[in-house]
Order: sequence, then C-alpha cells, then structure tokens
Amino acid sequence: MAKQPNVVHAPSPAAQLDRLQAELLGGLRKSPKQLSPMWFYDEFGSQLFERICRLPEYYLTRTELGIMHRHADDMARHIGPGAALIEPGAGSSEKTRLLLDRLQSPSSYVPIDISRDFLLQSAKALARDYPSLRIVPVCADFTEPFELPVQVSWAQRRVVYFPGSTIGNFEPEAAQRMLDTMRSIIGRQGAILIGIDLKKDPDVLFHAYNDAEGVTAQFNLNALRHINRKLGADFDLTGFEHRALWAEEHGRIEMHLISRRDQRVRIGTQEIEFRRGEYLRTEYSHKYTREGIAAMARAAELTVAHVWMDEKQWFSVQLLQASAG
Ligand code: AVJ
Repeated sequence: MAKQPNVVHAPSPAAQLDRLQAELLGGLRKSPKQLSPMWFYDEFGSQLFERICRLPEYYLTRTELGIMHRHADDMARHIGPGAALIEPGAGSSEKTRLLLDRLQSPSSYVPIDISRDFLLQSAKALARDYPSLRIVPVCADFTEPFELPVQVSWAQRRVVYFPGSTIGNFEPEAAQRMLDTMRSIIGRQGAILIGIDLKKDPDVLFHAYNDAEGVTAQFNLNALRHINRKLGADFDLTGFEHRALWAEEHGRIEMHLISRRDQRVRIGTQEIEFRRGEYLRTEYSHKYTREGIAAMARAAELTVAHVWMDEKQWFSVQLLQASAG
C-alpha cells in the first residue's frame, strides 16, 4: 500500500478564517474595490473552471495541453534525472502527470496549495498512480514565504512547475516577486517550467472570458456565493453582473462584477456599500510577449533556456534557469 503523504504546515482553521475576512475587507475598502481570485475556487468554482477549460472560446488549457503532449519528452530531457518537481497551486492536472510520466527517476513531487482538503485529495490520487514517487504535499499560500520540506534537498535538481498562465493573475510587480521567490527556491542548478499565455487578437481574448454559454459569468459570480458560505456574508448574486474586458494599456483581461443597484453587504460586523454601476475587480489575466517574459526573467536573474509554443504562437511553455555568474 503506497505510503500516505502527510501534509506539512497547516495554519489553524480559525486563524485562516480571520485572515481571509481581514483580507477580504481590506480589498473591499480599496477604491476601486477588489477581490482575490482565490474566492473563485471552492468545490463548485473548481467544477466551473473545469467546464471553462472545455469551452470552445477558452483556448488556454487545450493549447497548453497540446504543447505538453508534443514536447513533454523534450522538457523531461532538459530537466534531467533526479529532479524534485515543486508545483505551487497544484491541481491534479493532466499536465503534471504528462510531465511525471516522462521525468527520469524524479526524486520527489511537492504540490503546494492553500486548500488542505483539495491538496490531500489530489496527493492521495497521485500516490495511487505513482507508488514509487515520494510525494510531499505542503499546505501553504505560495505567494507568502513558506518552508520547503527537507526531502527537496535530496534531489539532484529543484524544478518549479507553474502551468496554466496563473502567473497572469499577478500584477507586474507581484509577478516579478513571484519569479524572485521561485528563483530563490530553485537555487543555482535548478529551473522553472512555466506556462504563459501570449498576447493576441483582443477579440479572441475577449471571447475567452465572455463565453456564449455564460460559464465564466457563473464562475465570476460564484466568488460571492463562496464568500457568503465561508464568512457568513449576505451578497445577493442577482445584484451583480459579470464583465470582462481587454485593457490594452495594461496588456491584460480585467474581470469585474458590476453592482446593478445601490446596495449594502454585511460581512461579519461590517457593512460595505456598493453604488449602482460600481466595479468590483475579481481578476486580472495578464498576457505577455516573449520579450516581456525574457525581461522579467532577467530581472529575477533567470535566463530563458527554452521555449515551446503551439503553431499559432498563442501560448508558451518556457524553461527558465538561473543566470550564470
Ligand atoms: C487559471 C488564472 C489562468 O486567468 O485564464 C479562466 C482563470 N478566469 N477564466 C485565467 C480564468 C476566467 C485562468 N487562470
């Protein structure tokens, strides 16, 4: 029977709730108001996201999967033997398995996620399919400093795997900090394998976040349902509508919920006022050029060692390595 992976670092549930509420109120007191995209991902939200990944308009997932199917062997060759594969925000994604199937005697797999149950669930599923792989799940918020498990130091090489263009969620400074954190994790010999969505026809981008079936709209609104359930708030979902637009000057898709009327929302002992037509920003999805990525890498003392793309050059999987010297 495969050894059950035990979770490292789990803040107490009460402490987590207080931190979530404080962060939420902090964002809602900003102008314009904002929410963390993490509120999208409760059980129902994760199911909606799975549906988004299958939508004709949402090209990202199938395009990245196509790149992985075609080039995972080459990626595994570049990574080499005995690697510890560290994955922030780990889903039990097909992409990770495509890589694990081809890596040469990987030393360990370290999924990192803030949702403890989801983390354990996907780690157990992987342990069943990869009985000889050392799996060490870490329950942590990877945007905050966290300790790596000792097992990682046994590896010949540390490789951070960050697929799905999740880096796009971060504003440029935060994305830079994320690369700096990854750089400090991989050390001099390590590497980062990262999936990054590229700039393209704004019309294609607009439709990827405004699908005809309205699944993205549900995904966006569900963030309010998640907050109501987790923090006992009283958001009225019918009082808000989905809006996603391409902001050329920032090179990003901006997702918002628009308040349909003047309204008050109670969160704990606090009340937050929304005016009719007011924007609540729920997510940024930055799109990059190859030059832009190379510049961000350089600023984090990383070099672009290899780029794999689809034939339309819509999406890229890039291997970044510590710069020499
Ligand atoms: C998972 C963050 C990459 O920004 O494209 C999908 C999430 N938001 N549809 C993205 C998302 C709206 C997705 N990421």
